[in-house]
Amino acid sequence: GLTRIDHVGIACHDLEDKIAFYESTFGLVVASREVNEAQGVKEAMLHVADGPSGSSYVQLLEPLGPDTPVGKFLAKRGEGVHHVGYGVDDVAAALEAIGAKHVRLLDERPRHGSMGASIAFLHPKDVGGVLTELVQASEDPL
Ligand code: MC0
Repeated sequence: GLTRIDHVGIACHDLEDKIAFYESTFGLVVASREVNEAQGVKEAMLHVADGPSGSSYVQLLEPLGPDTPVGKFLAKRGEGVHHVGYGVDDVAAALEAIGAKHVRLLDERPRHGSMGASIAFLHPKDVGGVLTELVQASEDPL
């Protein structure tokens, strides 16, 4: 099952600008910054809280180009919430269980996510319009 809200992914045009906003408005602190070429993003994780099953973050996403998932999203909808990432203990097992319920998997097998996590996306059209990500946190976070 789902263990926590791992992160809320927010699409933006200017990552540094939005980091500064979240720092000054909410007092959040950047836990990691990464360029993920395969996902077409430059991203930052800002730590929100720690819970019994792990930490939660705001993830700010700037596209590496217009023809990327976040680039297309920004062109169509503008800045805002792009996806919700839920924690799971075992992302491969979760994919198998959820796939059996006829929810389309955008990733048949886990991919590399922020801070060493294993991640997989579910199609927004099968989740009530919400792009949904499953996140198995690294046991040895970078
Ligand atoms: C697109 N749609 C969305 C959406 N993106 N709906 C809700 N939330 C989103 N984020 C809708 C569009 O409005 C459209 O609906 C339909 O889905 C098809 O969209 P499209 O613009 O034609 O784009 P596609 O089909 O080429 O791609 C959409 C899809 C794609 C969700 C399949 O973006 C994808 O595979 N995303 C997963 C990977 C990803 O997002 N990576 C970036 C974050 P209408 O009704 O207009 O037809 S990487 C990340 O976050 C990592 C680093 C991490 O967490 O660690």
